[in-house]
Amino acid sequence: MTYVVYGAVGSGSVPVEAALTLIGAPFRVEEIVTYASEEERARMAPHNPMRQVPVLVTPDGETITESAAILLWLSEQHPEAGLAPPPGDPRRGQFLRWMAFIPAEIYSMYWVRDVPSRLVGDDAAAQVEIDRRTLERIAWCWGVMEAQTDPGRFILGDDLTVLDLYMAVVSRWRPLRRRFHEVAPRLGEVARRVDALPALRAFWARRFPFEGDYADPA
Ligand SMILES: N[C@@H](CCC(=O)N[C@@H](CS)C(=O)NCC(=O)O)C(=O)O
Repeated sequence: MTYVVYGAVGSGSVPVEAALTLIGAPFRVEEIVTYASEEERARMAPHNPMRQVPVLVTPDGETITESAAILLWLSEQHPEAGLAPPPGDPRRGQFLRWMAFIPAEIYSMYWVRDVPSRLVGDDAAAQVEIDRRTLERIAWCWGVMEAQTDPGRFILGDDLTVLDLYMAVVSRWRPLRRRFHEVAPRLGEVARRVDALPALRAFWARRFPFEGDYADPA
């Protein structure tokens, strides 16, 4: 009864793996570093026609793609872990709102950023513009989330949810945490709390080492 995660270090599979770690469910990771090369993306094709990680294969053999869907599904499947406000909970609307916002408005930018030639070919100047404008857009979106949330210890208040795991990972990507803290200081404090969770300390070190570019600027 083991889950299989197709994922890669530092990628969108990390919040999924973090959720499984907190849930305490047995899982193994098949490492396919899709952001690194065309060859790696081709290796993903049999598991996800989008050639992307994360993919979750459930113990029943069902394949689920899309990071937000996987996180929501896991939180429903393991309610005892308390990783989501349940239907009917007053926090549910905002939980779903930001669980949709992160992949739709922010994560989607990385398909464009990671290989800009997919949109503008070899035009080097256009690639530079894409890089600059997507970074600005991502930072602006984090600012919107900052302005529209009222975080406590975690985004929705006292309790950690999969939304916190999701934000803590995606906010590590470019424009990197320094900029994230500038545009979203209160969410930044939440992210630091998630980084520091004792239950995930060894996990973060292994699956998203906080060093080099990714080190917290504080
Ligand atoms: N909508 C997808 C996006 C997944 C995604 O972009 N994954 C990246 C790694 S973090 C990837 O595999 N990129 C390769 C590509 O898109 O070609 C999700 O939320 O799971």
